[in-house]
Amino acid sequence: MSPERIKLAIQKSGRLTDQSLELVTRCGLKYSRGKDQLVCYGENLPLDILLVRDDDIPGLVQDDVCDLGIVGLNVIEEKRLEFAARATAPPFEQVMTLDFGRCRLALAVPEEFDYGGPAALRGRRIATSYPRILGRWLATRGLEADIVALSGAVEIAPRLGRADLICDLVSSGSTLAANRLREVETVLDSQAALIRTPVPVSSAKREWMERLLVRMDGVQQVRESKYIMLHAPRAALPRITALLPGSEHPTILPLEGTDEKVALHAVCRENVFWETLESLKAAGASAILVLPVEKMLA
Ligand code: PRT
Ligand code: ZN
Repeated sequence: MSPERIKLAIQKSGRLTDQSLELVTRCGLKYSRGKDQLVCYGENLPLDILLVRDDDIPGLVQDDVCDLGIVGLNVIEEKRLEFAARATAPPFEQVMTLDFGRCRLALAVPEEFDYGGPAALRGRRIATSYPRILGRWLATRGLEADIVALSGAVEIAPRLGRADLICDLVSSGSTLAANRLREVETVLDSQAALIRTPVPVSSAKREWMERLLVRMDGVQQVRESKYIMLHAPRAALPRITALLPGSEHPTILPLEGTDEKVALHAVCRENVFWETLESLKAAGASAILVLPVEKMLA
């Protein structure tokens, strides 16, 4: 791989893989996968993708092996605290959060555990793969507990007698339920995020990186956005624009053969639901069309 090409680290096989690849595809990248399945070579942009374990991503960005990486805030935050403990700045920068991989790091107790509030955690053994995030959460509440650091299978620790409760990632909650655990506190809200190396890169590379970031931002913005077109009496426009989130400056066009009605075109930054259409109609709108937005460049 040439040093002039951007290297992006993403998870090889896991919860972030499909949406990370979809994101780069939507940024216009066409790629072919190498024989070893570890690298995707960009064919039309100077960008290659390294497929690795998610835990290795901050390290690869920090060691400058990769320029960019996509990884969960849970992993980023744990690494950040690791560097803070050594009083050094984290060797990566968080560029933007991404609209996938949502989950929360939560405390969960066995069903029979009598949990009246955080004070119930004092002196307890808490199993987690995120000892630093949990440690900070406890410290800010003035609580002392015994953190049992485990690298996996955290949810079975109470049954094995290794801990009184756990602090683990949750999305649907079904893993907790299957292990007869009850969620009691959210320690961190997480989602995927893009990180970059703080090491300066050549100007050609920097230019492409900036372009890629603008495209990623554009992809993020259009996900929920809709283009809406409708006809409405002029007098109803204030009520109608108030119903359209994120469309403060709509385009108003004349309609042939009528002075009383106009056409309104607007980009809505949020999804437009049937309820909104019904309210628009009740406010006087007609001929309402809602279209998906394919690309957007601010
Ligand atoms: O092999 P590698 O190390 O790359 O993968 P991994 O097993 O460490 O990670 P993976 O693929 O499980 O998760 C990657 C990232 O996805 C995490 O770091 C989070 O940022 C994010 N994410 C989103 C989740 C979840 N949702 C999630 N539900 N990561 C893990 N889980 C696990 C959780 O640990 C628990 O075991 O799923 C189970 C709970 O799920 P529910 O739906 O039953 O609540
Ligand atoms: Zn992992």
